Amino acid sequence: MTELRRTACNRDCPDACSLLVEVSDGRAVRLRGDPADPITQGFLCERTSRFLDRQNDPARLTTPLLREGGVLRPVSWERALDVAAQKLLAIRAESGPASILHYRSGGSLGILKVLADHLFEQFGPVTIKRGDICSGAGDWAQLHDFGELGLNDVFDLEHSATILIWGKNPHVSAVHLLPVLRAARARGARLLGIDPVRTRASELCERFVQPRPGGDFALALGMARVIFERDWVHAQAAERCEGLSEFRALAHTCTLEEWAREADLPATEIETLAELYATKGPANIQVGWGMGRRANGAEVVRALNALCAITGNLGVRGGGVSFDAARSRSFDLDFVRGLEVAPRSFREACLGRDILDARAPPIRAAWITAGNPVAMLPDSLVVKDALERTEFVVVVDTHPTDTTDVADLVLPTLTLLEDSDLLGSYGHHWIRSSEPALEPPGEARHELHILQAFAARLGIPDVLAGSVDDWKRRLLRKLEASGVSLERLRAGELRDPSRPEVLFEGGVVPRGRVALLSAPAAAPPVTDSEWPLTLLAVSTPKAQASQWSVPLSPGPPMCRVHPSAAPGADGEERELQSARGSLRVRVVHDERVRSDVALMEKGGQLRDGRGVNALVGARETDHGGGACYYDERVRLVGTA
Ligand SMILES: Nc1nc2c(c(=O)[nH]1)N[C@H]1C(S)=C(S)[C@@H](COP(=O)(O)OP(=O)(O)OC[C@H]3O[C@@H](n4cnc5c(=O)[nH]c(N)nc54)[C@H](O)[C@@H]3O)O[C@H]1N2
Ligand SMILES: Nc1nc2c(c(=O)[nH]1)N[C@H]1C(S)=C(S)[C@@H](COP(=O)(O)OP(=O)(O)OC[C@H]3O[C@@H](n4cnc5c(=O)[nH]c(N)nc54)[C@H](O)[C@@H]3O)O[C@H]1N2
Ligand code: SF4
Ligand SMILES: [Mo]
Repeated sequence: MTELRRTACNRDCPDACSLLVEVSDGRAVRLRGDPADPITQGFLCERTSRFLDRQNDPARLTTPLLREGGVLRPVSWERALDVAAQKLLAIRAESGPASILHYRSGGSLGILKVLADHLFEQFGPVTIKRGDICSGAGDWAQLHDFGELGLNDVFDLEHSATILIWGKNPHVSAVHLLPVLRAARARGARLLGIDPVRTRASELCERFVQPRPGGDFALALGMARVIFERDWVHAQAAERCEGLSEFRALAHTCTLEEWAREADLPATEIETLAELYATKGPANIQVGWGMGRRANGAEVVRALNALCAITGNLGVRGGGVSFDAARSRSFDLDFVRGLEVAPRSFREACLGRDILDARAPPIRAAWITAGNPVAMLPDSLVVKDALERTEFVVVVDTHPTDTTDVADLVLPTLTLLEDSDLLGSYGHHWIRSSEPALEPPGEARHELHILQAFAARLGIPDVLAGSVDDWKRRLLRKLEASGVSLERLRAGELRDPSRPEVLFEGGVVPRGRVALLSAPAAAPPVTDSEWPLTLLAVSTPKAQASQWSVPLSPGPPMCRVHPSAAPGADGEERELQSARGSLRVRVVHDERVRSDVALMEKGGQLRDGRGVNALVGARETDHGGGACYYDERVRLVGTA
């Protein structure tokens, strides 16, 4: 008999869908999006539609694995956790808690995953990461300019007359934004797209421009210049913004033609974008999270914040600059203090280098959960080397990865269909409870239960005491007064009532006045005849970061380039080289890609011959500790 179970998707995705799982004889036979969920609207993305292949993957981790004689071998949970506790207690006693690194990434966005941070804080505090390779630069920009992170309600787009889709590819990385964008368009809103790659978003857009990678700062400043010159600045801009004249002066440091040249766009195109944005409002900017992943990333996002503020589009229905909904804010996580108490932190973008360079004390142990830093952080080979040199590395995961490949102990945990947790979202204001739809295979365990058994061995059994539901209730405490309870969430998603429909109503921001930028951003790297292409390895429908739908298609990964960038190479294999390394790729000609871009899929692993991050140098963004994923210059060499 088939039974329908309901849960929530915990993947690192702005949508946080409600899933319906058809279960027959204890096995999931079909996954669907819940039609009753206002965001999910009854459909799923490609990668989660195909999740059952990954759920039933024979390679799934089902038992703890301990490295003995160089080989990972199955061991009991007792043995695994005894060894881990003995090692970590000894290392803490000998070298201090700072010699232990705890690293957690976005493998699951379940809020209970933060309990690992809590445990390591109580055991140490230990060394942790600082910055955020995903949204660090953009988050910094929002906090700096407005004093708070957030966005207008996603359905507020129904009030927009103009929507700029700026460096965002909703057909791939935010598919549940599409119905909202389509509805806006059907109602007559004008959509404009800005991306070096002519993505499918162009199908929705009245205009679509392709600036050079990182040229967005120049584009935005060119637009600002036009807005100042034509007097389209909002009447109250001077009251609401700090540094309006400095921003005006910055916009006037170059002529429109010079900004246009830097962005590699026609000046007339910039004028048109400025006119539509400033005079055909209310206008919203949908800012892609990738906009910040470059050396000038925070300043690029600041330039968009400034455009929004000076045109009076902040704090109005249909306006706003939508970057990050601050998903954790709904939950009570104040007991985790993070960098405030950590004895030391490493730059996430440069994690491998910082581990290798650590002295007094060096890093001797690492506990890695919900992350695959070897594949996903820049400079993969350095991250790999750093972890290989670390005496004892524990990785908690569901599947083998580049990072479990260098682990001394691997602990199996639950997939999104087995887990029980709470989910917020970085793209909207709904929260959900995930509930186990399936029994885990073998000995895979809920992460809380792993951590509790470990805490008992570390001599701090009380730190995480309580059932999964106890913790869910505790983390929901902030919302209790507004009627959000675990019971109600189990019945279906709820909108966090504490989030306003329109953020910064009337243009009033928590910091008082909006901080406008006054200094130029770092120029994006210049491609030249030696390094003619900029590598953009971006989200693919086939994977969630390094979690691919299986089986992988055979052969080397695809590298899409404009035909003029590699004439005659269509379908052939080449070496894609950067100053850091090289990768065998299959060249695919694609007219939609700018001629100075090499477009790849993000998430390739070294173990599959697809480790694209081995080519990406480790550098932090201008602010916020992001990673410069999209600044690497590359070239294609060799013949077939
Ligand atoms: N299918 C799928 N969806 C995902 C993910 C995934 O791995 N797979 N990952 C999730 C995660 S972790 C995140 S953070 C989000 C990421 O969400 P985004 O960062 O919005 O998504 P991407 O599709 O990686 O990149 C968006 C677009 O930015 C463009 N871009 C790159 N450089 C520039 C530039 O200089 N200027 C402009 N204007 N555009 C530029 C790229 O060409 C691409 O089309 O997506 C989430 N969604
Ligand atoms: N070149 C390039 N690199 C990028 C990006 C890019 O655009 N270009 N994007 C960056 C971005 S935006 C991000 S967010 C990062 C993502 O980087 P990561 O968060 O490291 O990426 P994932 O592949 O999602 O790795 C998460 C791991 O968690 C595991 N996992 C799944 N569920 C659970 C769970 O419940 N518990 C535990 N313990 N593990 C679980 C998965 O099997 C997977 O191995 O990558 C970054 N790297
Ligand atoms: S990955 Fe995103 S779009 Fe896909 S099912 Fe999960 S939440 Fe929905
Ligand atoms: Mo991300």
